[in-house]
Amino acid sequence: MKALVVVDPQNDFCPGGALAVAEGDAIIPMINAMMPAFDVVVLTQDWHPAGHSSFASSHSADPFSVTEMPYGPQVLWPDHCIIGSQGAEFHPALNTDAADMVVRKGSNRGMDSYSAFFENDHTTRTGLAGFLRDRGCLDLTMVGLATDYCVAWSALDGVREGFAVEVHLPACRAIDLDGSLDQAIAGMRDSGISLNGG
Ligand code: VGL
Ligand code: ZN
Repeated sequence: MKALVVVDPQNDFCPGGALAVAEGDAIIPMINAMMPAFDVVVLTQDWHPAGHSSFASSHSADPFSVTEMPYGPQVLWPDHCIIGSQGAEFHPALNTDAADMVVRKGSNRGMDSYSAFFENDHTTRTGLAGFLRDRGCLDLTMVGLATDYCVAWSALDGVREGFAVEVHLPACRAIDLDGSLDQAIAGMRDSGISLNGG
């Protein structure tokens, strides 16, 4: 059985959003078209309380600067994907009816959660691995936003959890901060993730 994991296809990561990724909206029709080929479709949703520790505004710091957190370095982002806001909603063109499961992540105020499987301490689970195993899905295809943060962290945790992971690059877009995209691509390749259509 195979699952499509659609990472953070939300308004705030699309043009006009608080943490806009260039052409973030261009992937939505491609993702809708991919959905019918999968047994299970999972959507993830970045879902932060106001004042979240990943926000630069919570540290009086500049957006895109880096701080040290107990679990490692943390990029400080503009306020984004605030629980209940329009920016946190899925892109309106996304076929959300096709979703079997929605994983919300990042709602722990003190810790970011890029990965669909774990918070950034790599310890606190979201429940996604158990869900996929219960459904007999061991083959995962990942798409979404952003290639170099939430997609890459999800893909890397997926292989660590024993899934076969493919990232379909045409249906991903990157933030690309200080070489983060090249680094993420190299890391995924080294971990045995298959990178398609890049
Ligand atoms: C993401 C930065 C902050 C992502 C989420 O979805 O890649 N990036 N929160
Ligand atoms: Zn976030």
